[in-house]
Amino acid sequence: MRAVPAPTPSTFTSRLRSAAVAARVGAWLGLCFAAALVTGLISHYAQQPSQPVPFPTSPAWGYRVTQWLHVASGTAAIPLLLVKLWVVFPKLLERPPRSIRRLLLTVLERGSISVLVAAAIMQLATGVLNVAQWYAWDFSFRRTHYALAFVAIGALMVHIAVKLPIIRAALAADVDATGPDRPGADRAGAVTRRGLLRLTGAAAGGAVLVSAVGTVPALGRISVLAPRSRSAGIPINRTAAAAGVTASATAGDYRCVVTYAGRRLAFSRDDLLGLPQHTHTLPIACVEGWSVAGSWTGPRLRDLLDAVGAPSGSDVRVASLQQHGGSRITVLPANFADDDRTLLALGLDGEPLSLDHGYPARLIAPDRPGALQTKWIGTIEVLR
Ligand SMILES: Nc1nc2c(c(=O)[nH]1)N[C@H]1C(S)=C(S)[C@@H](COP(=O)(O)O)O[C@H]1N2
Ligand SMILES: [Mo]
Repeated sequence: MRAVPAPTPSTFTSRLRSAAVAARVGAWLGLCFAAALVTGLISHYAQQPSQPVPFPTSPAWGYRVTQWLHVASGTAAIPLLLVKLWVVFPKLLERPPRSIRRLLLTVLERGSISVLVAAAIMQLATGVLNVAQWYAWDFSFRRTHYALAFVAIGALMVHIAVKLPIIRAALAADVDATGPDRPGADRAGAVTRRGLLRLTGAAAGGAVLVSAVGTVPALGRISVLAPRSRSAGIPINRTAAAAGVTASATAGDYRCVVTYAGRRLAFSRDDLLGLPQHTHTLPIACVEGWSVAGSWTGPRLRDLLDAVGAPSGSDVRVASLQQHGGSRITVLPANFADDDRTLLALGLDGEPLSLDHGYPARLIAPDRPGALQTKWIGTIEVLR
């Protein structure tokens, strides 16, 4: 038997696996990660229960756009990361240097790269599963995704700092320049470096398109990543049956109870319909990567707060009839509670609200994460 020689970097002879390609794909990847970080921080902030500086209520579509960008940049990063890993893979097989000082540096560098690769894969995988609404884990998605973002970005900064001279040289030279190539990487294949870069860019764009399909209502039925049922063209994230509210939401004695400093008013759905009705077109923008605008009709939340004599500038806690699970309770910061477009929606697109969209009444406010647009409202409590 002949021993198979262990692979070395020069086992991989394709000249596509070069610093020229790695630096370019890496730069795009860096841009995607930066965009995902910024928009992720925005989304995280928008979901904080208490905000030192209130999240703005305008433009109404602001959160929708940043959330879309977040999902788009994460999705684009998937093919970019795959190509990047393929390109740099031979470096993994490099022999460690002999001198202790250089060995130490190599260990540090490799260590930071392992952390970076692991965190990046974890971020993209949990992101995709979140978009697919498949929570195949026990940990809190939001907290884990948020914490790992700092690990990934930290490792990325170390990586960029270490590689800066190579990145600079590679980006300054022509793609086909062979200066910074690995020794032995000379096999010209069917695909040129430019071709690979074009293909990679197309794959990233294609991935964004696939993810965007989930946000277009007319395409909902064929969308791969947003397998949600719909009514009135808007996806339903949790049905009334799943939330266990079918009985309480359809009960004849349903009341929406509004309280402020010992004052308490109970509104039936007919009472709510008797108040001045307003219509606003506002999106539901879910962190799971879809968003759809609807035309919502109902009384202003502010009118209900006026009815119990609550001053403007008060935070308001809105609670669902739902007894268990997430998104049951939300606190509206004062600027959201006082905004004229914040409604207790009773109707959607000219029809009475369906049970799954939050009948008898649901919260809809501008520029707000979907998870905070509480359905099947039971109580509204003015906090201060
Ligand atoms: N009571 C309650 N309200 C809720 C939810 C929920 O599970 N329970 N889901 C939230 C989430 S995550 C989203 S994205 C929106 C979706 O609203 P829709 O189902 O009407 O499209 O409702 C929000 N309101
Ligand atoms: Mo959501």
